[in-house]
Amino acid sequence: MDTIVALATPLGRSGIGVIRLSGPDVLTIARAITGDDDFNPEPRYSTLKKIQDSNREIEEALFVYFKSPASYTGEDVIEISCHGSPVLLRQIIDMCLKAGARLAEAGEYTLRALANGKLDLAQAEAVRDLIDANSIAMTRQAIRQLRGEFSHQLQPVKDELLNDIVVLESALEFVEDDLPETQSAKIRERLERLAGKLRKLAATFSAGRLLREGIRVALVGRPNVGKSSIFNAMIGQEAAIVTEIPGTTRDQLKESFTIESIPVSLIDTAGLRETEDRVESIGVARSRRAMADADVVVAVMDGSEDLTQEDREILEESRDLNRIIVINKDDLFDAPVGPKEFENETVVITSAKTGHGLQKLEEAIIEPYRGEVSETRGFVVSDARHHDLLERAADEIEASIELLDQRMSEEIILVGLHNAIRFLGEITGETTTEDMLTRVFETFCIGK
Ligand SMILES: Nc1nc2c(ncn2[C@@H]2O[C@H](COP(=O)(O)OP(=O)(O)O)[C@@H](O)[C@H]2O)c(=O)[nH]1
Ligand SMILES: [Mg+2]
Repeated sequence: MDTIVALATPLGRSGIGVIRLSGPDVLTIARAITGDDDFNPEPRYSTLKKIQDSNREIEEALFVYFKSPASYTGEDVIEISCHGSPVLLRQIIDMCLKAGARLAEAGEYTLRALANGKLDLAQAEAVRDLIDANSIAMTRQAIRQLRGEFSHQLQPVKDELLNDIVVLESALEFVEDDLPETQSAKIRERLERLAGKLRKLAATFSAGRLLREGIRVALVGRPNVGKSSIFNAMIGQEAAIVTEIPGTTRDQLKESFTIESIPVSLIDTAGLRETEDRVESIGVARSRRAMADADVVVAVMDGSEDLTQEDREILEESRDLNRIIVINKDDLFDAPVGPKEFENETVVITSAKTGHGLQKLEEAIIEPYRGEVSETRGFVVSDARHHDLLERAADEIEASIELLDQRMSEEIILVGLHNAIRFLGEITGETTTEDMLTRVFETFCIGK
């Protein structure tokens, strides 16, 4: 193993910048950059020490040495806390490189921790998720996964599955005896329960996806009804251009924020209308796609005017979607035209100008999701990779149950069960291929 180095804090000016080294040569490198061949920092204590380049002091920094195996990676690790000057940090990293280190790849520290059994793959992914989280709710889920909750839930399923595999395999060895009816009924019952458990866990992904990506909300409507004004008011900044000229928004804008700590991803779209303008028409096509992909469609109407043909087309297009109807520009009208037409629908009357009704709109957006992502809810699967593997494992088990019902030979029944074990193993990393690990760790940041 070589020794790797990277900046663990973001690139840029800051109070403190932390450089992290991991590998067998960390002490040698620390001695080289401090110019002190006897430098022997006590493990897990902070040691203040000068960093010197050809006898010239360039920094005084804090060194913390974690001796293998009691470190994040399981290897010898040294963390150096310096002043957060990008120039200085670059220089110290260069010195480490000259002293024999190599720049770390994305996620390489965590990859080493995985290789040394410090965490399993699902926990390693939780580290990434924790860093990438956009909401408190997501950080909580990531912490649960990091503490091994997911792996703990999977372990008994894997153990039981292995038990059944052993029973079926031993039946294979004694060819004369078919599996007795009672035993096969018991296996069937157990397999059904296991498949059910996996499906139940997989089903939590609908909430998990919300936590990770937020509720996707698309503001749609004809030009000039006030979509961009509502967008700006909800995110609390003037991100979208607002003018009285119809067709101002030609490309869509996306912002993430939270409503009552539930993550929301709000999309402002180009107004839906027939247009000759090429750029605008691409924007309109995007709006349609955003509408189709959204969890919630907010269809905005201008309450100071009668509904137009364009409004009616949008209402028709979004009819089967999960939608909220907003009657905007409340400051300009006394009695809006719309509501009579929207019985049994969620209608919110707003004014982007005065802010009236916007809180009601926020509440209407998250209302159906409150229970799904509530605090009291247990662990949820938030990673598409995990969700896919859980479903595939359940599919395999159910296929085996069918073969068992058809009284197929144990050999054939076993194929699906072995596959199921392999898929579950891919979640925690026991049966993951090199290729897959590369793909997972590509999504990490450098220095983690
Ligand atoms: N009086 C009033 N004007 C509004 C309101 N919302 C938007 N507008 C105005 O309507 C025009 C179009 O707004 P904009 O947000 O660009 O609409 P979009 O085309 O749907 O994105 C602008 O002149 C806004 O100032 C509102 O609630 N009240
Ligand atoms: Mg607009």
